[in-house]
Amino acid sequence: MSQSSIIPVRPEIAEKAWLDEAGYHKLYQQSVADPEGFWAEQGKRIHWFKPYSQVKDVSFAPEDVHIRWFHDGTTNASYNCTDRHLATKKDDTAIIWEGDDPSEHKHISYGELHEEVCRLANAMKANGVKKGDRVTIYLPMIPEAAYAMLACARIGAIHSVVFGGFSPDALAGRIQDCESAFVITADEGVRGGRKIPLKANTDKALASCPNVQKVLVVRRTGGRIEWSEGRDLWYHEECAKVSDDCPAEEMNAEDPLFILYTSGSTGKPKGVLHTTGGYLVYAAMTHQYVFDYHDGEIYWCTADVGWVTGHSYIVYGPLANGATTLMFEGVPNYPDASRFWQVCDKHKVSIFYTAPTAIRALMREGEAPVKRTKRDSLRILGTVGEPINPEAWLWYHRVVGDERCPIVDTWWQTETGGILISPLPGAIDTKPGSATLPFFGVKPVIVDADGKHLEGACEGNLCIADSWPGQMRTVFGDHERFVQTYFSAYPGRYFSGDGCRRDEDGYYWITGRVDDVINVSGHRMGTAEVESALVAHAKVAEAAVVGYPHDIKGQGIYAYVTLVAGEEPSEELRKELVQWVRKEIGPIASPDLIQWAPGLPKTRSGKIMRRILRKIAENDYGNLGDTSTLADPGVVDDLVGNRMNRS
Ligand code: 6R9
Repeated sequence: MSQSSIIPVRPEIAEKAWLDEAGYHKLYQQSVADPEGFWAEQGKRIHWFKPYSQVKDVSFAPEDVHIRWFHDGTTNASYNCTDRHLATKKDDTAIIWEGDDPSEHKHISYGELHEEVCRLANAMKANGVKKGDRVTIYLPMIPEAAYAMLACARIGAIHSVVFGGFSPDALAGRIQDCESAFVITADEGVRGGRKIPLKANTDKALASCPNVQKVLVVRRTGGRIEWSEGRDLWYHEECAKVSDDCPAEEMNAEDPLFILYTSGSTGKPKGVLHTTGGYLVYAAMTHQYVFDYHDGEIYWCTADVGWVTGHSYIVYGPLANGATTLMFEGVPNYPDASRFWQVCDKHKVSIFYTAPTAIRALMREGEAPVKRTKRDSLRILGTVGEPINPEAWLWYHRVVGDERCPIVDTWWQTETGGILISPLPGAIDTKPGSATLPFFGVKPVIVDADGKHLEGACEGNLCIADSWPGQMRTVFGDHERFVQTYFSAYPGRYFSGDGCRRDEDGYYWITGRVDDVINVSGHRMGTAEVESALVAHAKVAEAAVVGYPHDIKGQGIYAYVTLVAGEEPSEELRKELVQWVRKEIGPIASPDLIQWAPGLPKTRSGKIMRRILRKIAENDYGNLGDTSTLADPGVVDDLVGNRMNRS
C-alpha cells in the first residue's frame, strides 16, 4: 500500500457537511491564532447558568502546571444533556438500546431520559450521596449506565465508571483509590449470550472496601445473587420512592465531572480527572464536526461506557448535541458475524464508530456476513483506539462502506477527553492509516528524544503545544504524578506517550506507544500492571511483559517468567498463571504467550532491558542492538533459543 494513496472527499458528503476544506483551514487558523477568542465563541454551544468572562488560564510549566477553562462560569453537564432539549426534543429519541439478544431493543426519549435521571439523582441523594462524593459505576451496557452517569453529574457527584470486564480486585483498587462510598451495579450483565456476575464480583471487591455504605443494584437478568441487608438496595425500588423533580446543581466549570482509571507505564492505574465545562464543550464540538452530525441522524459508537470513548461519544458528546445515540449491549459476533450490520439496518444507523480490532476480527470472517445486509443508511464510518493498518482501513471502506462512506480515523486518549487528530468527513481527503490533521485549537508538535521540535516531514514523539478545553486537569489525588507523567519529559508541552510521523502533506500517522504501555484490542494495558500481577503468584520470582504484533488484537501480551528456585515449568503452571492474571486484572490482561526464563537480561545496575525482550518477542532477534551493557549476555542466547512460536 503506497502511503501517498489518497481517498478524496466525496462531493455528496461535502455538500451536506458543516465545513468544506477551505472552511476547515480558515477555522483552524483562527483557533490557533486566537485561542481565547475562538473558545470564547465555542463555549456558547452549551448552556451556562452564569456565563464565563474568563476563557483560558493555563500553564504547562513543570513547576506550575494548571489548566482551567471558562473558570468563572457555572453550568451542569446533566442539564445540558437532558433539560435543555425538553423544549424542542421531548419526544425525540435520545437513546436507542439494542440488547445482546436481537429480539430486545427500546427507544428512550429525551423526556424519559430526563425523568429517569432525575429519579435516580433523587434516590442517590436520599441515600446520602452529596456534591463532590465519588460514585463507582460497575454496569453492563444498559441505559441505566447512562442514567447513572447523568444522575451523578446532576447532583455534582463525581462518577468513576469501571469497565464490567474488570475483576473484583481491579474494581476494589479503583473504589479504594477514589474513596467511593456508593456503588451502582447490576445483578448480572449479558454479553454474547453469556452472563457476567457483576453483583458477585462487587461483593468480592467490597470485602476489601470497608468504606462502601450502599450498593444500588439494577435488576437486569433476575439471576440469583447474594444480598447484604442494609447495604444493598434495588435500583427500581429506590427510584420508585422518590419524585422525578430534581433541579440540576449549579456547578463551576472546573468542578470535577468524572474520574476514569487508565493504565500508564508505571505503577497502578491512574485516576484521570475531567472537569465540567471545558470537557462538555469539547466533547460536543468534536462530536458534531468529526462525525458531521446532523439533527435526526442515528449515531452508533460501539465502545463500552467503561472506556473514555463511551463517556465522550456515547453519552456526553451526543446527548449534549441532542443526538440519537445507540447503545449496544452485545458483541460483534453474536449471534453471528453479521450482527453489527444487522443492527445498522434495523435502526437505520447513519454514523458508525468502532475499533480496528473489531474490523480485523470481522475481516477474517470474509465479506459474506457484511454483504448479506444493506447498510444503505450508513453515511460515515469511524475508528478509534489503536493504529489501523491500511489493509483493514481499505476493507472497512470497500466492504462495509461500499466505497461511499468516508472514514474518520480519530486519534485521542483518556487524557485528552475528546478527539485531537482526525479528518472531517466533508473537508479532509483521507489516507488509509493516517489520522490526518488536528482538530480546532490543537497544536501537535513532533519532538526528538532531546525535545527538539522537528519541522516538516519527520518522525518522533507526539506532544501537544498548548491546552484545549477537554484536557484532563490532574491525576485524582496525585497532581505530582500528573506533572511527572505528562509535562516532565518535554517541559512546556503535553507529552502523549505516542510515536508519530508527519508526512510531506502535513498528515499525522500515529505509530504506537513509545512507553511501556501496550494496546491489546484497543485496551490500554501497562506492562507493569501485568508484571505485578504475575509476581504476586507464589511460584513466580520475576516477570517481564512486552507487546508483540498480533493479527487481530493489534498487540498481544508476551510474558517472560522466572520461577522461584525449586519450581518447575509445566503446561499446568502456564495455564494457572494465565488464570491468575485474569483473576487479578481481568480477561483483557491474559498473557497470550508465556516464556519460561531462567534469567532476564539486565544491565549491571539491575534494570531489565526491555528493548531486547521486545525484539525477541517480535521475532527480530537477529538485530538485538548493543548488548554490551548486559550483566550476563548468556541469558539472551537462552531466551532466543527458547522463544515462543507466535503463530
Ligand atoms: C480514545 C482511546 C489511548 C491510546 C493512544 C494511542 C492509541 C487511540 C488511536 C490510537 C492510533 C488512533 N490510539 N486512537 N492510535 N490511531 N486513531 O483509545 O483512549 O484508551 O486512553 O487509549 O490508544 O496509543 O495513546 P485510551
